[in-house]
Amino acid sequence: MTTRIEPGAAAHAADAPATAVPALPADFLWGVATSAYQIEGAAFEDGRTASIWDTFCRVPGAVFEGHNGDVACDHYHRMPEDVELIAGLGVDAYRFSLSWPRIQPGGSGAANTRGLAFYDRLVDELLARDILPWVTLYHWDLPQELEDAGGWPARDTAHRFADFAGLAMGALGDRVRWWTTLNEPWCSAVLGYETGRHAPGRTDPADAMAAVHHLLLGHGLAAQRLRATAPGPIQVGITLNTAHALPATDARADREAARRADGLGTRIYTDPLVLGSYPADVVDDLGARGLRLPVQDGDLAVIAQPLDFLGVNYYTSHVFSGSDEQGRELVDGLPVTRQVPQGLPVTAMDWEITPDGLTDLLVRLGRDYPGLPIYVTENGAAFDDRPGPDGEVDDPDRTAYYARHLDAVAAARAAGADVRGYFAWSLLDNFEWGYGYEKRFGIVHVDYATQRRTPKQSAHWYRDTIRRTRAGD
Ligand code: IFM
Repeated sequence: MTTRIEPGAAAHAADAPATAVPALPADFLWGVATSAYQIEGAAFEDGRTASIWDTFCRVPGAVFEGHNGDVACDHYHRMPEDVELIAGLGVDAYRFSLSWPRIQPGGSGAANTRGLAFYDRLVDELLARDILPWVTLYHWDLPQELEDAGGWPARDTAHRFADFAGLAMGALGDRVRWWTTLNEPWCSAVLGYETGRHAPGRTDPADAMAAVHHLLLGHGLAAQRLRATAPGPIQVGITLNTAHALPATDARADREAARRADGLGTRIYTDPLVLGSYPADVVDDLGARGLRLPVQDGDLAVIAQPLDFLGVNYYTSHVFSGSDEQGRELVDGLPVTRQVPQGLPVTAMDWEITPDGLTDLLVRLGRDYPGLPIYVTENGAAFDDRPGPDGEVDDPDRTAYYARHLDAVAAARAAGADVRGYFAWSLLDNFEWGYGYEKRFGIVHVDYATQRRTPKQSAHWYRDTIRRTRAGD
């Protein structure tokens, strides 16, 4: 059951922060984003096999209260209703991901026609409403069999990913023009293989660095495959959660700490992708920890495929100190890189709200990697909002978050960054990985017991902002 977003209703716009519309051009691309495992459910229907997240969710203690994506938002069965919601927002584009084990069960062999049929219908529903389908090939749901064969630390996974890209292009390439290879490879590599906080839950830094390289190689191979098999012109890019890292003070140790964080959070991805080489300082930093990237001849040329766009996911910025709380700059012979909270207001994720960081990040990316169009492919906030007695969901904190970050995008453009679009994360409240359903990022509230969707105040505000910006109000 859905509450429709009625044009012009602006139920709570008066409660929204008194901002002018962001100074964005009429042809700016507006969107909303989701990912397959977080919303689809139907985890074992129509031939889909397990992904690493299906397995990880069943590890005791891995996910909040043992939540899993078996049902999620039941989007697999409610897709037309959800597309109606998207259409009601008046966005230009919908960014969603393909479930690899739904399309290619087990991660090898032929495509599963029943799985593909779902995305076929989704793309058709979107196009029928003039909404651009913006596909992400990989948003973290690796087929379990590929993890059993070594996962992303194994080089072969990159080749399997290119095969999957070819299947997706074969089925959807006649209608989908915008293709993103990977979403946030940092999360796949570091949270998945170093800290163990994400699936598959492994904790070996050497595996994490091998995963970084093989994810990037997979990106390059997939980009080649997409372009080689596309029936018409396509746009190919990658989405990164670039770490915006600032030094706590101007002291050398703090500046070095921020440099290290930036190196491992951003440049280890952007440099090989755009410049065709890993940054020397990052390679040295890794070497000091006894780590290396398993680069083979020719890999960097594959990774540096031309990018039509860079997707940037932004939620917060981090400040770094080069000394620990006892003032030590070296611990166990290694330099300290310590994140220092700034005491700013936070979201329900405990992430500090730092819109200026988005401006700085976009300007910096534009400066360091010129000529690369940028889309903010995710931005948004979790807050603990619930429907009121009237069933409406007032979420002024989220609305304010969006307003401030859209202003930050406009400021980046004014400073010269080539930012062409923005996707709100997320359309729906959904499965927030290790936090399960506890954290709500949606502009549409989901009552998981009934699957009722209720657009929040922020959804009304987003729709009105898009309309007013287009009209140049
Ligand atoms: O929900 C995630 C999404 O899957 C990837 N980017 C960050 C979001 C919020 O944590």
